[in-house]
Amino acid sequence: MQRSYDSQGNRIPDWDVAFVTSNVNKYEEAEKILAEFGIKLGHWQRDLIEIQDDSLRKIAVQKAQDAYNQIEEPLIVEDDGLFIDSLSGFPGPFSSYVFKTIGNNGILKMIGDNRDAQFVSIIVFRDAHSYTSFESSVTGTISKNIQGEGWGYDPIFVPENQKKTYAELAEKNKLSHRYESLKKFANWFNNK
Ligand code: ITT
Repeated sequence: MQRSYDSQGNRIPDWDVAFVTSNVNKYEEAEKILAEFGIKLGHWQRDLIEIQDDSLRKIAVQKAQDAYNQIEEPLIVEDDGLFIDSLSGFPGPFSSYVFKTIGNNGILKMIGDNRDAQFVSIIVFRDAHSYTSFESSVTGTISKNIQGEGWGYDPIFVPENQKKTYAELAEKNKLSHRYESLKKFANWFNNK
C-alpha cells in the first residue's frame, strides 16, 4: 500500500478511514458507497479472527479489535450474514464458512418451501478510544436457481420488491444491506 509522509517523517493518511477486510468485493462496493458521502476509504487486505458466536455484532466487534491490533489506525470492519427462514436462520453467522464449503448450490439443495431470507450487515468503527457499530438488513428471497455471475451469495439473493438477484441488478450497490449500514456509519462519521 502506498504511504505518504510529511517533511518531519510523520505519516499523512491517504484516506479518511481504512476498511480492513480479506474480501476485495466488499471493499470495492464500500469504497463507492462512502465516496457518495464524501468519505475516502482505504483498504488493508487482512484475514481477521472470526470467533464462533450466534451474534454477528460480537463477531464484528472482535474482528475490529483484531484489526486495530494489526494496523493501529481508525478503521471499519464488516460482518455479514445471510439468514434463511426455512433453515432457522442458517447460515447466519456461519455464512463465510458455508459459502466456502457447500456454496450456493448447497444452499439451494437444503432450502425448504419458504424461501424468505434476510441479508444483514454490521459495520464496526474502531479507533484508539472506542468502537461504534451500525447495523442494517435487507429482506428478500432465495432464487430457485443460480442467476447471474456476482460474487458470494449475489447469484441467489433477490431483494424485496425486485425480480432479479443481486448479481443481476445493476443497482445492487444502491439497495444492498451494505449500503444501508454504511449510510448510517457515514452520517455518524461526518458529524463526529
Ligand atoms: P472479511 O471477514 O475478511 O471482511 P468475508 O468474506 O469473510 O470477509 P463476511 O464474513 O462478512 O466476509 O461474509 C460472510 C459471507 O457472506 C461471505 O461468504 C461473503 O462472501 C458473503 N457476502 C457478504 N456480503 C455479500 C454481498 O453483498 N453479496 C454476496 N455475498 C456476500
